[in-house]
Amino acid sequence: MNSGIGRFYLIHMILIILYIVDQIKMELISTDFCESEDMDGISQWYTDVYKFIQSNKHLHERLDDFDEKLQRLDEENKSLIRKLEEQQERAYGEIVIQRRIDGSENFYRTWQEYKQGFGNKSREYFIGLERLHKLTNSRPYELLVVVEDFENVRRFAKYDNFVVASESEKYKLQSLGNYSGTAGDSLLYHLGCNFTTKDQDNDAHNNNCAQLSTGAWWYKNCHGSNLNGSYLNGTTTIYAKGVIWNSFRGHYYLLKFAEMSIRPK
Ligand SMILES: [Ca+2]
Repeated sequence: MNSGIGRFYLIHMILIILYIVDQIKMELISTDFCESEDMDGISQWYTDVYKFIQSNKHLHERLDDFDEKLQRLDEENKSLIRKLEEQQERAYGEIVIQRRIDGSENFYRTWQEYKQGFGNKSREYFIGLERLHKLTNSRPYELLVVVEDFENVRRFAKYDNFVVASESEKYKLQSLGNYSGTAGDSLLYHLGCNFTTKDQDNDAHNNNCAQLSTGAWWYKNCHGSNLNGSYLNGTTTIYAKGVIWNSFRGHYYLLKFAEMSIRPK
């Protein structure tokens, strides 16, 4: 695409230079040079330049077409890469859908941002609700939640049939399946709940739970877990804000690490 634009501007520059030279020539022709012996040569030169400009008239249109084709190709490539990534993920198994490690990423975000996903895949990350919906509806997946406190105690919770509904159903937590693990079950409370963000209140509380809990989750009234909450440091006196898995460390402890991943069954 850049080379197309480069060529486009290059042709423009050539035409502008030729135009300026042409104007100078015309000026000369209209004065002393009109009577010089070089008149025929200048006239021929002018004719050549004119022909050149005429013959390249359609070059701009062709370059525009070329540019559009390159853009289309670029979009098709991106789409193809995404499909390949999805196929690889399905083939190789585990897909990380959410991770908190150090608070470097802002998780207090809008519906649109949660729909599309954000962050760095190898660090703090959220995959995006639309993709999560498509993945979990393409085949059966189990969900693994790993949580860790600031004393380096690590626990897990596993659910054997994780499904997220479509946007028209507010990305509802449609299914969890059976729980197993060591962290306790802090998601069952959210089963059947819609997803809520700070700008889209789909929860059962009088107010917006995402705003109350500074996060975004399948809130009910409001939560037993809040893994997208503010990243703070351990024990707090503020109720239910921050990265929380209630059955592990309660509503007054903000976790050091949380990761959600899914795996085909
Ligand atoms: Ca509400």
